[in-house]
Amino acid sequence: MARMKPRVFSAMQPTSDSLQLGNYLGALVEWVKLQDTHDAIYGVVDLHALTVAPDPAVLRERTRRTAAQFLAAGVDPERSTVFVQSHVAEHTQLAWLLSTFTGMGEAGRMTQFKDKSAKVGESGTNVGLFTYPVLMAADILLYDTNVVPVGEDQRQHLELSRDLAERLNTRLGDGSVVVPEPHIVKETAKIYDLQDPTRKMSKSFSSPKGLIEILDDPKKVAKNIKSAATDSGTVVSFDREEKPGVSNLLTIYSALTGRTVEDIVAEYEGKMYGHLKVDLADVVVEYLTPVHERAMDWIESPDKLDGVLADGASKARGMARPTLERLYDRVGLIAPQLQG
Ligand code: ATP
Ligand code: LTN
Repeated sequence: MARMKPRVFSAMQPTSDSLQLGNYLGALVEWVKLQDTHDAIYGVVDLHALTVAPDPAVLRERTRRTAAQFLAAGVDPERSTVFVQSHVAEHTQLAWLLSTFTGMGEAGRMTQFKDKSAKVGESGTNVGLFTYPVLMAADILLYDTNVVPVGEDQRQHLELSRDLAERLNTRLGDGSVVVPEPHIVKETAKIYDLQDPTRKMSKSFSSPKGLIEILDDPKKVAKNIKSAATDSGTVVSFDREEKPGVSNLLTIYSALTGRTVEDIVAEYEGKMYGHLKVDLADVVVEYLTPVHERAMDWIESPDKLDGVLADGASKARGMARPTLERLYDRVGLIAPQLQG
């Protein structure tokens, strides 16, 4: 298992035509940076997206669009492995093994499962939604991952991955799997919905006006920012409790310009919220336009994109197989006799 660089793994679900700014700032920006120092693997987790019963043609399209946006954001397929989860069968194979190490109570405590199942009601909930975090743990442990860059909402799922890793090492022996560390950047770990700044921005659950979508028409992006819900009062200042709307806008502004929140607040002293929104709309549009263009280039070259994903799948399989075989052996499965 000797490697020159530590390994980073992360993934996103193809649950929308476009990623939203929270995906970008909470995760993708870090994915791109970590490529310099880590051996990076990034996945489009289409099997996870099956838990919400997508239309087949739509799922296929969104899987490619999601990968295209990784590449447009700066994930470099020459340096990183970019692949689609269902192309590497070892993910589901390891997920089964891990499910036999996961307590019912443990899985039932996952807040995302509770939230999502509450939304659809018990009759609409499927077992896949319940075992979702086990498949996620398989994604991570399969690659002996050291670091997992994600947003705040994934912290609990990552805790489960760590607990499972420790359990495997206790029951099956040291060195069974690597215990992964979360990589969650405090400032951008949770970008909030523009209309309801007490909830996270989400590609599946935010209203169209609450979202900033990478692939949306820039005019709409600007309009959404200009009509973002702000708070009572007029003074531009950062206060998550009292002024969640303005604080969210300041967070986005700071992340996209590299300026500190204090510096931005000082600039808007004596000005109205409206000034901040107009300027932020320009900042966001200017930032997203080249990303949008590069993503469209990839989306319009599906053969080239599929080529990148095929290479990624073959590299990923090469890394996944030895881990699965090691664990199959340790739990007591006999190795198959290879034919011919
Ligand atoms: P869905 O609504 O379909 O669950 P999502 O928009 O929450 O989608 P995911 O595919 O679940 O996005 O998440 C991809 C990555 O983006 C994860 O690392 C997640 O933590 C991060 N992320 C998602 N939303 C935000 C947000 N609002 N702020 C910061 N990070 C986020
Ligand atoms: N559950 C994650 C997506 C995901 C993931 C992973 C993230 C699936 N497998 C492995 C990091 C590592 C989400 O963002 N909803």
